[in-house]
Amino acid sequence: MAATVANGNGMPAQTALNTYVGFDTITQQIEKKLLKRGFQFNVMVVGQSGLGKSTLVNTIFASHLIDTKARLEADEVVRQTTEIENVSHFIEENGVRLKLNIVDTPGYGDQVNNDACWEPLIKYIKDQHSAYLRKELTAVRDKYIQDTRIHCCLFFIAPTGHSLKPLDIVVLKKLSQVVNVVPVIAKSDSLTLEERQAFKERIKAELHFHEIRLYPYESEEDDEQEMALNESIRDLIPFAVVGSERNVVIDGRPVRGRKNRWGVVNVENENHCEFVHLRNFLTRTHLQDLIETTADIHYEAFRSKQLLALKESSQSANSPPSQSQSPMSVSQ
Ligand SMILES: Nc1nc2c(ncn2[C@@H]2O[C@H](COP(=O)(O)OP(=O)(O)OP(=O)(O)O)[C@@H](O)[C@H]2O)c(=O)[nH]1
Ligand SMILES: [Mg+2]
Repeated sequence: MAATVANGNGMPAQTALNTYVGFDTITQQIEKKLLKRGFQFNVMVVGQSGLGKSTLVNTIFASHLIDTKARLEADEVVRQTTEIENVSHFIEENGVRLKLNIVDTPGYGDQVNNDACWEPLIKYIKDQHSAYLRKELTAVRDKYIQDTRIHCCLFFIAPTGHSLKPLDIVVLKKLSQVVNVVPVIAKSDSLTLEERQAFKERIKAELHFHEIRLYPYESEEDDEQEMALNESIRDLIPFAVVGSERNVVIDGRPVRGRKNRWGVVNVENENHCEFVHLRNFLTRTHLQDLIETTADIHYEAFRSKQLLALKESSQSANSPPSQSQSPMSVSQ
């Protein structure tokens, strides 16, 4: 048996190398493999009807990915999202391929009775966890399990300037237990900067009061830099955004924007709205963390709950698991 040389505290001894060995290339080797495989990011948009959910997704990823109510021509019919729609696109940037899965949900809150309007959303999220667990537990596993788990749920708040609606609070509470929720103030071009700030503060206070736990979560593993970054994100949340599928010309340059009677809103101008902050957060700083957190926190909670329930039921029955107790049929 090989002996391990350890120093006083039981840790392996630090040994200096006499020559270049080359294992520092492991990061490049990993990168090569990852680039070949590509990445997967699944986003869900949730909120009341007509808040610009579909428009914002198209604005973030700078393409027409999903249909919106917006009409590019005056005689076009209005296209409303009426059921949970799942759209996949491959996008590529400098050799990095991202499979983007967008789950567009119909606006809720239109019905006379809005009880349990969040149920199809929660069910959808849990169904993806359940499908993943099932694939993990099969005897012959795929090398890479197709990941359809929702990594980020963008939650749209109506720009009322007052407070969150009671229905929003209920839905936010339910969602935040199963997915990374990122709230945004929709159509923030309808608020003045002062109104926007006051609205934000009120929403923050309400979220705190109702103990709604939002992403990014505090983690002991974070270093000082990550903690500072997450703190600045928590300060910004809810991001006050404006979406647009159209270009307007500003200083001779076409930019994503909205023209109204008072002037032009440039979606990408930080003085006009916080769209750029949201996009940077989703794509440049937290993309990988959103994916990891989904697996480590939300999926892990689902997985352990299901496996515990399975163990308990098989113990109480004191017999081999039957079909109804198998993880293939775990309750939602
Ligand atoms: N003023 C303003 N209008 C917006 C903004 N974003 C979208 N709109 C407009 O709002 C309307 C609804 O946009 P959609 O993106 O279809 O809204 P939705 O939330 O997907 O609607 P449902 O699918 O019916 O729930 C369209 O006419 C958009 O042009 C915004 O930031 N500001
Ligand atoms: Mg829509």
